[in-house]
Amino acid sequence: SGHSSFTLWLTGLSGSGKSTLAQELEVKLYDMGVHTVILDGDNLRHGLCRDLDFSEYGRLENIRRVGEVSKLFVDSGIVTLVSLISPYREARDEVRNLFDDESFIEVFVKCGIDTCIKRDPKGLYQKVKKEGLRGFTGIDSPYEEPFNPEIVIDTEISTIEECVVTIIDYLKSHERL
Ligand code: GGZ
Repeated sequence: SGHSSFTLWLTGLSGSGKSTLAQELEVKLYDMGVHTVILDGDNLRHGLCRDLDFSEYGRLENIRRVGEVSKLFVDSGIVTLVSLISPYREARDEVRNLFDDESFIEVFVKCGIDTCIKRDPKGLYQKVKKEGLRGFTGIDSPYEEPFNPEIVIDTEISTIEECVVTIIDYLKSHERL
């Protein structure tokens, strides 16, 4: 019964589970006949955004570009699953302003920094500790939690499957699917 496309904007710390969640959501939506595209920060930073670093400007410009690309897809009817730390509240709100009220769905992928450090899927937190990697989100670079996200997902207390169900249920109850 869904009418128009939308973006699911997953924001959260490195290691909170955004990418995994986007991939599992893509599979689930595909099974429901919904075509999606994943816009993942770690991937885009190898191409579209390879000129950008992790400075405040680099991150703001990264968020802006991914927002604009997401808007292009959504306008052409494709659902986008964005997986981006996107640590700045104002920058996320600027992206939100590109969309109709119902087409931008902010998902706060909540997970405490201690758990992210424990998971450390790419060994980056270890690099912060051992090799003095600077400017890492949640360590010595800010992460601003959303005040009013459409959805909050707590990956410390829920399995990925439960998180997917929560999001799909939200989309159904808001007539997006
Ligand atoms: C945060 C960093 C950093 C720093 C490299 N801070 O978990 P990952 O590894 O795979 O995803 C993270 C990715 C962050 O890129 P984003 O484009 O999502 O960030 S932002 O929205 O802030 O522009 C992480 C890795 O890159 N990474 N250095 N200093 N994450």
